[in-house]
Amino acid sequence: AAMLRLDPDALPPVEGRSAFYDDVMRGLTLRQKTLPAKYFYDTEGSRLFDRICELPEYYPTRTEIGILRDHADDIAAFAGEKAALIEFGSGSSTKVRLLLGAMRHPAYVPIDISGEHMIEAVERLRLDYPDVPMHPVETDFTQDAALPTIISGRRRIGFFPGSTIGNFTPDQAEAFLRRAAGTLGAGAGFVVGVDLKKDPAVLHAAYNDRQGVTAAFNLNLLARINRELHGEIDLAHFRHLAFYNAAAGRVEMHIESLKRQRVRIAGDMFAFRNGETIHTENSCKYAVDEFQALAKRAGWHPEVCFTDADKLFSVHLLAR
Ligand code: AVJ
Repeated sequence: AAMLRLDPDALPPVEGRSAFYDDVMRGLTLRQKTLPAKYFYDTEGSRLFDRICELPEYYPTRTEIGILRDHADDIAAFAGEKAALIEFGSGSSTKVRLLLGAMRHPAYVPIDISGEHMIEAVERLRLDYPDVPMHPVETDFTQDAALPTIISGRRRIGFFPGSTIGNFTPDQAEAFLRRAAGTLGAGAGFVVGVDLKKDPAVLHAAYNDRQGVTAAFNLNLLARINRELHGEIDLAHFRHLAFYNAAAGRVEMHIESLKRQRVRIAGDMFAFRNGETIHTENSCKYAVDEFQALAKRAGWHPEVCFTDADKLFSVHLLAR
């Protein structure tokens, strides 16, 4: 079977302990405490993320859906007949409906770390697209995974919407795209949704919503540590922090300690200074030409880029 090999540094989890446990132990002993953003997406976190997508301040989802709707026929023509659409981080599989509705005889391979959430989404999708072969793959899309046989004989089209690629630093994004080029193979295409650089006030509002859903999503990481790793963290002594780092061109999310404290996780103690943070997410933003240059370095040919009228979001079609 074709293999997805997307992260050269990825090591298998230590036997008897979860990868989550290992990554928490490692991340909380770094000088800048850091936790990988992929751990947001347990079933509770996936639900909270779906609520973020509906927020008035969170423009990316509805803007990208508008772009995909306006250009569904262009994207279907780009993909061609009998393509295998391989979605990285498929979540609730909402946006793919716009493409499946326009494509001729597609197959669909969603890849997501949140297995239960994905399976429920695919069950709903099958009801509406009964003739589309589908084969979900439960994995972190940066890890190796066997691609299912339903893709054989089909042109492979990667689908990576939502600016999930922004969770990588530019170097990581380039490595991901290069590796995906090898995986998807000669003649492949890639449809990538990328959030654009814009007025920092708009970005600030999108990651600091008034209802506090983004705060709950961020702090769910601590709740998940309590649930799965016998953590004894008092969430009342931490708060959500999100800001635009202009020098790095990214929104950063952190969890800030509201006092000097020690917390116990699975028997180990971790000390926090007052105001010390855990860096939980990068959300990198790219001008159109910046992302096209990055894609070229990774071995892709940028064919076309669609944006909305307000220049909030972009959808790139890449070929190789
Ligand atoms: C799914 C990574 C694209 O960065 O905007 C939303 C996640 N974090 N609000 C983003 C997220 C806070 C989202 N991505």
